[in-house]
Amino acid sequence: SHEQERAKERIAAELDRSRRRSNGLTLDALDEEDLLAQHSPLMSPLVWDLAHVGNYEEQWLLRAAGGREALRPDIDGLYDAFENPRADRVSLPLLRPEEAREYNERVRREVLDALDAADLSAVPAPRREPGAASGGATPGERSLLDSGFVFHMVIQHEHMHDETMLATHQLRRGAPVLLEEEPAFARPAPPAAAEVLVPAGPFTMGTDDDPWSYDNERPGHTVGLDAYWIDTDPVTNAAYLEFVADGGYLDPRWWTADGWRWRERRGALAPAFWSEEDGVWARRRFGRRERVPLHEPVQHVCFHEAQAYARWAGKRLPTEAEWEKAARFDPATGRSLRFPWGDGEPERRHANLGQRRLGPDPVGSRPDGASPLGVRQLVGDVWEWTSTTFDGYPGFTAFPYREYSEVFFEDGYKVLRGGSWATHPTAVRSTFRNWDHPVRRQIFSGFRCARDADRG
Ligand code: AVJ
Ligand code: FE
Repeated sequence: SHEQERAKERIAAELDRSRRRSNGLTLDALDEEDLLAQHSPLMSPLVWDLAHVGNYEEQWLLRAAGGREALRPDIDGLYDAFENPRADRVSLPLLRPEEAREYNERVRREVLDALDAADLSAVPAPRREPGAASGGATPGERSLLDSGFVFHMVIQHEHMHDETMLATHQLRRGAPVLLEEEPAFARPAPPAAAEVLVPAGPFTMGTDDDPWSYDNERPGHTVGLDAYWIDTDPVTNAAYLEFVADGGYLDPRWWTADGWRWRERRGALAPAFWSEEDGVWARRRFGRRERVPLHEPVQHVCFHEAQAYARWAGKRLPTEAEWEKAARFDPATGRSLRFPWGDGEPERRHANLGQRRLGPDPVGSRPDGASPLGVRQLVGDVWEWTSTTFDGYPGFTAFPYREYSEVFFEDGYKVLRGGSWATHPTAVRSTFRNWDHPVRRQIFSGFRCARDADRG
């Protein structure tokens, strides 16, 4: 049908876009030695991510959905993220950069053939599932090809690894290699009220039918919340500096027991990549040193730092549900929107996404992206820590494999929401859930605060 042809054109264009982005972060940017190097034990060598996205694409699009035989059964183990912790990947017999390029290109040629032939409206049960997967689809359940699901999953997967590769670039020492495509978008709007009151009542959290949604965004369900205040903007570097200057890193009152243990062990005194000289704070960003810009959202803080700041400020982190209601709830209709600005795809005027910039915009930028309640910069700029431990929604079913999200449930991972400047528009929406260890801060993470509203 005409609709399917349009869907396939979009998929082919997005596949191409994600691959150009991956190559831009690897083959086009760095020499072989740099691609094979371990820039941090927290991260994979960049050449691992590069071949991993090709291998994932082969496993899901050619084998699981297409029923084809493995092109390189010998390499599956190397690129299995569970078999090989990040710190060990540098010592594996990885494909060299040029071999990775050839492998990825070969997979992609076959994928485009398979896409041509695919019936995205059909609902066949998944044929085979890589890894220890959940059982096959039962009638009424999602299938791999339904509405293009498995293609969307592969596109988002590659963009997630591109964001991970950007974190590796940020940790890498050496001359800058990445260019900023765009300057800050526009002059920030004059300051609005610092907080927004979200009225008490139910809203729909998650989704049943978003064709890009992952299993952990499902099912849609009603959540009732008391009224609360949430910050209009993410916490800025200027505000965070007050916490630093007030001795916040030296006062255990603001930290949880785990947080204080982390702070002491690390000797942390400021966000990652910051350094102070003669009372002036600077930061390292993609190989450049610069003054910390006061009006940008703070970046590279871990959950513990966000939590400590919030307590110091007399507030708390929002729960995941509070974040999502602030981002989706339209009081005029009672509906939950796909994005803060509505159901339409992200445009530049809405959000700082997709690595067009190499950092967040100043707060107040892109006011067209505000939510109906007037909360700003929820999507893009920085991932926002919430107080919620990652878990499945009521009625959760793993699909199409347990290792995407289920194996991480109830393991102390904290939920992050909203995507960052490094997140591609296809890989985030107001239902999207990210998670990480509460000590991680090489990711592009910031936060905003919330507090209970007075009753009565
Ligand atoms: C959803 C970002 C937590 O990068 O660890 C990548 C995504 N899953 N490959 C991650 C993922 C498989 C995942 N996050
Ligand atoms: Fe992966």
